[in-house]
Amino acid sequence: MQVHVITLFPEMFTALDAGLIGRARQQGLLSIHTHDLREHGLGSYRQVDDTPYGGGSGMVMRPEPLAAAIDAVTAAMPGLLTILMTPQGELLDQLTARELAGHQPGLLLIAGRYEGFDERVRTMVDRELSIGDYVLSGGELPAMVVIEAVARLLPGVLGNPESLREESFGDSAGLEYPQYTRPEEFRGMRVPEVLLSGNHAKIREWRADESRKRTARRRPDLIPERRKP
Ligand code: 4GX
Repeated sequence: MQVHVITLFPEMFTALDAGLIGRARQQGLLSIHTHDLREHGLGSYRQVDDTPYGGGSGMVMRPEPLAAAIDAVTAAMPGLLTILMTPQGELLDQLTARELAGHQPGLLLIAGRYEGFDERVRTMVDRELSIGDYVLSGGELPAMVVIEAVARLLPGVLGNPESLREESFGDSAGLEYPQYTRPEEFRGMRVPEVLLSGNHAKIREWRADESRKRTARRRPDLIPERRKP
């Protein structure tokens, strides 16, 4: 899968050279291409923003540089799903990540800066995505969050697909059960006896129970509604 990103800060995406994603790229399972929006800026100052009509504070991204950048990328690679990163978008969740991971030939993410985009930019994208209800200074970190959530779902990226199935949200289940590793006692806290018992039926039952309790306490919103008769 290809992921293209339009951004004013391509150097931020070197973070994706590391770890699981770095390995996936080296293996050719994923390619990431950044496109510097400044190259489509207007005039000798390569301007990409301007003051808002109607007044007010802050700057707004002009539509022409974004249109030129989107057109250049999609002309070279037709079929990309174009996604604008914005707090006003649909909230990213695991289901959306899975949907995006299935899109061929890949994605074009738009990471903006300043106080927002000219409203007409919305007509040039397929979707708008938010990574959460808080405001950041740019769409670069949100774009990287999308890339990471999607990349680990691509075939061959995770060594062991078992761990995909077991994880929280993997099958729209609840939160994960508590995990322990060595030592058996740490600062007076012991590993629950059942996990040392070797009784795998009992362990499965304990984990399911803890997972249910934790989900009910911390994330009741994840518990599916009872089917109404
Ligand atoms: N989930 N940002 C977009 C520029 C901006 C400002 C206002 C539209 C309106 C974000 C998020 C996010 C920071 C990306 C501001 N665009 N993106 N950028 N939360 O905070 O996706």
